[in-house]
Amino acid sequence: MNDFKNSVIYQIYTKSFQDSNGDGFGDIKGTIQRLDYLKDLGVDYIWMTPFFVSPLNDNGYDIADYKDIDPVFGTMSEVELLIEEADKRGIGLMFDMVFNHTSTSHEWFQRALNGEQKYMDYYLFKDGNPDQPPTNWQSKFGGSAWEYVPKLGKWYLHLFDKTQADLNWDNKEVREELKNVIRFWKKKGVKGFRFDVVNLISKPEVFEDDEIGDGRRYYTDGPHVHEYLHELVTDTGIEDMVTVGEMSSTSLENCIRYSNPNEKELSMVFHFHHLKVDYKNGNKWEIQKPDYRQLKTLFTDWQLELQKNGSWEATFWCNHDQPRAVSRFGDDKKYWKESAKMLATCTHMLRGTPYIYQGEELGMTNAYYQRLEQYRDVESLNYYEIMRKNGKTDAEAMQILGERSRDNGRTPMQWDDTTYAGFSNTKPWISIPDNYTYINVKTENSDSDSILNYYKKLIQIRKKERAISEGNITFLFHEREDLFLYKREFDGETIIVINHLRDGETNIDASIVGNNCQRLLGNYEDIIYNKKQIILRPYESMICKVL
Ligand code: TEU
Repeated sequence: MNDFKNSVIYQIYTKSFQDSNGDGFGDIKGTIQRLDYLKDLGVDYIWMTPFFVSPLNDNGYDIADYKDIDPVFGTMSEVELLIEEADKRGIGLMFDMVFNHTSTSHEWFQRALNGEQKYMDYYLFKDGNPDQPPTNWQSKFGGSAWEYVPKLGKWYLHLFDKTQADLNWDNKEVREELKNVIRFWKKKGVKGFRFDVVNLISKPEVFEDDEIGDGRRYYTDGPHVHEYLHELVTDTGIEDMVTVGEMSSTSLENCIRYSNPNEKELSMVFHFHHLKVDYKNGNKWEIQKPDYRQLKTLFTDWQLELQKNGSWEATFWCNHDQPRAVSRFGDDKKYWKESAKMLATCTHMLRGTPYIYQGEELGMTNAYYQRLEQYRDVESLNYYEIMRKNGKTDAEAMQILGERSRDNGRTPMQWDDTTYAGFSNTKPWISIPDNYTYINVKTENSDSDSILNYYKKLIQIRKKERAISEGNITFLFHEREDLFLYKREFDGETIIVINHLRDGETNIDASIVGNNCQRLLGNYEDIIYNKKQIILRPYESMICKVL
């Protein structure tokens, strides 16, 4: 298997990838049918979002049995076949470990509800009376982070939905149970793991009200998080496998440590600061145009600090929780192709492991839903109500969902231009955007200038050029808000990556690429020079090797 530094990882949201049995939900068998597509794309690993037994209130991030498959997605033998078939194609599978919480349908929680002390200690139950939650902490999906259980006279903590109860990681038995889950999947041939919101696992000893926030400062990157992660990874012997932790509202300092090889915690981290540059005052539910200066500063600071410390990050724009990058940071109408390719260049050439979220390689756009009934996501539906209660009109709330809903990234994969986009032969669980007629795999495969073919080339460049997979990074022209420019160097070789983040035309001094350069890839034909300047067209992007 490839080293994670040279690898490209593809994320599959199973429920929306490929339906094989005509029930409108994507499944494991469907995923197997599409493995050749992923091999052709050139990816090394697939991160599969959870398909374990679950009531699916949060589409599988509410797990009721970590060691079995939800019938909606398939069977254990199909998952085994998936691992085997991926392996045959040189692709490793990474499974999604949701260890901060379980579904309240999990046997452990059910036994806790029955008053079994052993299992009550698996969770965070606190005494209290029905009208006074233990703290004022807010759930990330809206409302209190505590739910009262009348039968027990206690509250339990849920940082997400009330059907996702937080586990008590201070209890050694809990940590042992979770290690067994990893051992179970490792034995089945899984090659890596993604850990969901793993920096939230260690809660403080004392629970107190947060006078200035929603409580996150008490449990984010909590007191024992590094110790627990190190223990989980080393006790299960996965320190040489590819692992990535999803870090919610984390700090650079902590990420340096999570992903530093000397610490034996994780191979790399996901952090989200760059995906908040269009949140007004940090609030996801208030819209503002992306602040590109801030975006560049965040990329630059994180890249340089991680590099300085020998740590590593996942580089990405999209996942199943995010709106589509081309709609958000590009122009999904007039410059759809150009801007999608430019955004891909930005993240694929950085220092880190690039992730492609299903459909991103086609330039899939936001959903553009017009009716509330089209939304499925628990967070979107909760926040619609919250926004209405706070005085927003239906039109305003719908506009915000249109830009911010997680469902924007959860629409079915667009394989071809037939009625259900080749995803299913029946009406899918969530509606398909109208643009599937031209944004789809079949069309893009046969167009040499397509976004899909551009992604293939980006992957090939990473495989060929060590300056990209392993080289040093330096950022250039930081003062130019419209440009994102950096240099990668390895063993005497230099590659310059130029991204024009805007519509309109601009130029830069041609000396930046030296007297002689070889353009490895770009989203327009050739380079246009004007005297000693390079002219950059709308959203133009190029990768040049200095000769
Ligand atoms: O997401 C963690 C998380 O906090 C955010 O991505 C969150 O969904 C969003 O920012 C809220 O505005 C992970 C999973 O990726 C997500 O799908 C799950 O819902 C969540 O954990 C709970 O398991």
